[in-house]
Parts: sequence; C-alpha cells; structure tokens
Amino acid sequence: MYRLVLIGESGSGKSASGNTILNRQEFEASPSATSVTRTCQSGNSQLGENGVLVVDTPGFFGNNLTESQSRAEIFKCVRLCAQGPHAFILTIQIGRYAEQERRVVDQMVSVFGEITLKNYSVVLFTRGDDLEKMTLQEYLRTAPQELNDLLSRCGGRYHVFNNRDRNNRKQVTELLETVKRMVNTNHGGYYVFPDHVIMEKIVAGLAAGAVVGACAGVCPPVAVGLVLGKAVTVTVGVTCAAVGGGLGARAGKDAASVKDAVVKGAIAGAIAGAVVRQY
Ligand SMILES: Nc1nc2c(ncn2[C@@H]2O[C@H](COP(=O)(O)OP(=O)(O)OP(=O)(O)O)[C@@H](O)[C@H]2O)c(=O)[nH]1
Ligand SMILES: [Mg+2]
Repeated sequence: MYRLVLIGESGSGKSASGNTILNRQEFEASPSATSVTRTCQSGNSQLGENGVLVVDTPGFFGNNLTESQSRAEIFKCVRLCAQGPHAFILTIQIGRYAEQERRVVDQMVSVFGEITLKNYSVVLFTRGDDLEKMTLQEYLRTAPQELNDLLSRCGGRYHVFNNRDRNNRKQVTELLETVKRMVNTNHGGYYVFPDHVIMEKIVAGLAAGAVVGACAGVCPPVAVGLVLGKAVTVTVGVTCAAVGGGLGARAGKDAASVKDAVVKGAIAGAIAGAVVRQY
C-alpha cells in the first residue's frame, strides 16, 4: 500500500485532494478563512494494484496552532504512515505562489530535509478548473521562476487536480503512476527521519531528564537533611538521574524539536525525581 502525506498551505486544497484520491468525502474541506483541518487524519482505499493510504494534515501556516504545535502534528502524521510515507504530496493552488507558499516549502525542508523534495515529493496543483483553456505547461511558462525551480527540486514531478470534478479518475491514476515510478526509483523505499535528528532529540531529552531528575530527587532531601541534621546519600540522586534521563530520552524521541525535547525531558525528569524520592 502506498502511503501518501498531503502537505501544503491552509486552504490549498489538501483535504479536497485527499477526497478526490479516495473518491469519497473522507476529510472535511471547506472555503474557510481559518484553518479547517486541525489534526492529522487518514483514510485508505484499495486503489490500483497497491491500494493507498492518504494522510491529511493541518496547514503549515494560516492555522491557529503555534509553530511548535504544527510541527508536532506534522510529526504525528508521519507516524500515522506506519514506518514512513512513500510520498509527500505538496499542494499548491493554481494562481498562487507567494510568500506563504514559499514558507511552506522552507518549513518542509527545515523539518524533513531537502532530500524530501528530491526523492519523495510530488507537487500537486489544485483548482485545475481555474486554468480554463490554458494547459498546465502554458501556465508554468507564465509562473515565477521560483515555482519552476521548486518543480525541478521535486525531480520534475507535478500534476494538476480539479477537485470539483471528482469523477475524473484519470487525474488520480496519473498521480498514482508518478508515485509508483518514484517508489520504484527509490527501490520501494519511503521517507524516514534522519537518524541524527532523532539522536539529537533523544540526547536533549536524556540530558534534561537526568539533570532535572537528579535535582528534583535530591534537592528536597538535602534541604530536609540539613534541617534535620541527617546525611543524605547520593544514591537517591543517581537513581533519579537515571530514571529521569531514561524517561527524558523517551519523551525527547517523540518531541517536535530539540527545544521541545528539552522541555519534555525536563518535565519527565521532574516527575521521575518526585516519584523516586518517595521510595
Ligand atoms: N474550484 C475548486 N475549488 C477547490 C479545489 N480544490 C479545493 N477547492 C476548494 O478550496 C477550499 C479549501 O480546500 P480544503 O481542501 O479545505 O483546503 P485544505 O488545504 O485542506 O485547508 P486546511 O484544512 O484549512 O489546511 C474548499 O472550499 C475546496 O472545495 C479545486 O480543484 N477547484
Ligand atoms: Mg484540510
């Protein structure tokens, strides 16, 4: 089963395109000024020889989530794709390529790396009906160079959907053909987070968890020990650091960023310290 993640600016037609691919009203799509999709959702269908799983995501921008919440949602959606997605479908409205769209691409590269564009992305233009008599090629000749550069960065893979014409199944088959070719080129591979990104978050979570865990576990007993004139062993501190570090590393692995990993690690450490010193 091919696993596809729809990514794009809020209102660019991700949910509508997901519905066109699945040929049913799986995701809510509407002409709202604010973001419609708030959390990642998925739906699948036995399309073609392989079947597809489509993951719809909240818009990177133009939603009411903070950047960190957006990133966390995006990470979650990649995890909805089992081991990782075969393709990122980057939706862009016909007639638009401005600051917002550029930022989506920059953000995508900063979260997933340039390799995502090169090996795992297909640009999907939506509102194909707005082309009227124009072909996509003619439209691209009038489009900004930067948009054409983006298509090159995505290995020249792009398609157009008219989501008002869901019965046009040819547009879907053509998109899936491109996905299939790309997956074959990748020898069946799919996108996985680079190890170093995960490692950085694990280390950040571990360090924060260990330090905060040790402090939370040791500081109150030290204070109490001073008051009561009792000696305090380092065992409590070491145990708290170990448990806090372990929990911090686990929390860090799933965090949206290194900064988030530090916060989550610290919280895990504080809880570990508080619990461990009870025993
Ligand atoms: N005419 C036309 N309208 C479209 C097309 N694709 C999407 N729309 C409309 O554009 C609006 C926004 O589409 P959505 O699919 O909700 O956009 P989204 O990217 O999921 O938006 P968020 O969930 O807010 O991030 C809806 O009213 C869609 O019906 C298209 O190909 N043609
Ligand atoms: Mg949506």
